[in-house]
Amino acid sequence: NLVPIGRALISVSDKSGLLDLARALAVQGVELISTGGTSGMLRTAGLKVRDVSDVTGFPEMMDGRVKTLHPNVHGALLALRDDDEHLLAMAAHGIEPIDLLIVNLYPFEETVAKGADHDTCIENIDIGGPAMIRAASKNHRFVTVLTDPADYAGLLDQMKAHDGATTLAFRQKLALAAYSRTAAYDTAVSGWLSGQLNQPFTRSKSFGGVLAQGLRYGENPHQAAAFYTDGSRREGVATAKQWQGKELSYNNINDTDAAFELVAEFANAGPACAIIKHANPCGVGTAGSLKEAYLRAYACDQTSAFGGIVALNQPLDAETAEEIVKIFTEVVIAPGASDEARAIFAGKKNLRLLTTKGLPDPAEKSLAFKQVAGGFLVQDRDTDSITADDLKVVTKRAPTDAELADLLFAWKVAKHVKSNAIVYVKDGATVGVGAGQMSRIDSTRIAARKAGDMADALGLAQSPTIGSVVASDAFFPFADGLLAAAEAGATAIIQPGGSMRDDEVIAAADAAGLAMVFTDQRHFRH
Ligand code: 93A
Repeated sequence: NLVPIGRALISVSDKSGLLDLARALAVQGVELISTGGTSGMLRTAGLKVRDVSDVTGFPEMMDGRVKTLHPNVHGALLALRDDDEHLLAMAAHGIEPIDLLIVNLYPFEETVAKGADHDTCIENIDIGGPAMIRAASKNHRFVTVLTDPADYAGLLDQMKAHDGATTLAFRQKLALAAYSRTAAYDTAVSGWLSGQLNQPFTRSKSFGGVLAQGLRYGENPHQAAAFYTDGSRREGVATAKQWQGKELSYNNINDTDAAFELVAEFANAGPACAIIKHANPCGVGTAGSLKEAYLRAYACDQTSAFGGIVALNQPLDAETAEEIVKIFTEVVIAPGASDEARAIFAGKKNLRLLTTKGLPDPAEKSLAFKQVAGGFLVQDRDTDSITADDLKVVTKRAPTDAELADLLFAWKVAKHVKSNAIVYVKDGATVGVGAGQMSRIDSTRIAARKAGDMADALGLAQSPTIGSVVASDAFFPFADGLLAAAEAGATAIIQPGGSMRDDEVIAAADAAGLAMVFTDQRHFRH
């Protein structure tokens, strides 16, 4: 299975390590063929190189769009060296075998990341490179293919160990790397195109991602894990710049995403802060200043906020940073941070600070995936939102303006809480969150109990749920959940409605003097 290397085609955009490799190949007597830019560099360095146009009999044309797309190149890569017909075809058409292909592609991903214009991105879609990589990889029984400068040294070691040849095992490994590269490249292109068209389903036929980062482990230390980007460049944890602290873990990335997506719902609400623990909010606060917003979010559940993830809807400022460093926080994400705020965080080595250029758009269409045995489910992200005009008052009493504002606030938060979700809100901050329970009444009671515990810990005269409003992510199937909220002191309720027993639930609300509105829209989250 050893195949000696006699002829190499080199066509690289990233020219790092190129000269050392080409020199070493030339010393071993390998004939070098190259495309324009690459051959220019090799020739300038004094190496003997044949232009690909000499092989194809065509000039490189159309701004380089057509350089290597020719049977003399693809036949040379694809011909089976032990097949008589293939050998006859090569002889008949003067095709000389290429044993080694060294290609790296036009920097499409980097071009998009730089924010280049549409035409520049299009020009940076490499066609000839992936075509050759795929041809060489398919024929790895005979052809060695390198797609990453990091593999150059390994090739030279192989050739040294095997008298100028490579082993099948080595070629197989490189073929796998090569196909992974072209798959990632195509994913980046389709992701970018779907972003341009705002049609996320266009990429649903082949799901893939681009490896962004290997992770130390997954949800638990015995699970291997990695972070992939989908090419959409949606603002958030995937696009954020990390200023300090250890590498993010799997759980950090998941929670940071949850925190930032939640706080983005409050883009136009003045300063807002969300604190997340185990993917659920343990506090969301709005206020006149970012510091106050943070303190209000923190006050909702100080116990759970320890070791949490903090997301802000405005650039982190110094006075907020001063507050945050008072307790242990894993990650802070914000659309920017002042120099003073960064200086305050710099003393906290374990605190990660992430900044983005802006907030994610809650209305932007994209897909959400969930794995099941044997497949995965795909759905639109939950992008729905409501305004006061969408609400239907179903009780005798309509909510006051203050209640209405809090109801809409609570509804936004409930969308980001695992079902069954119950959220108590007072004056633009959560005061109790019940998440992830199998029965709605349990979520209602747990949230109220936690709020009571917090009041005790803070030495408050009464629980903050007294005079609060409540959101429920789905309808109350019975009156008992609603009555539990009323017992905790809630005065108004927002919920989808639609239960068989709506009449019973509305009657109970009227009897308790509650105002209740229906959204006719559900926000399950599992
Ligand atoms: O525009 S292309 O898709 N058309 C081609 O036929 C072609 N062949 C190689 N781009 C093509 N390439 C790419 O050119 C390679 O993948 C490599 O990234 C680049 C190297 O060009 P140069 O040697 O001129 O710098």
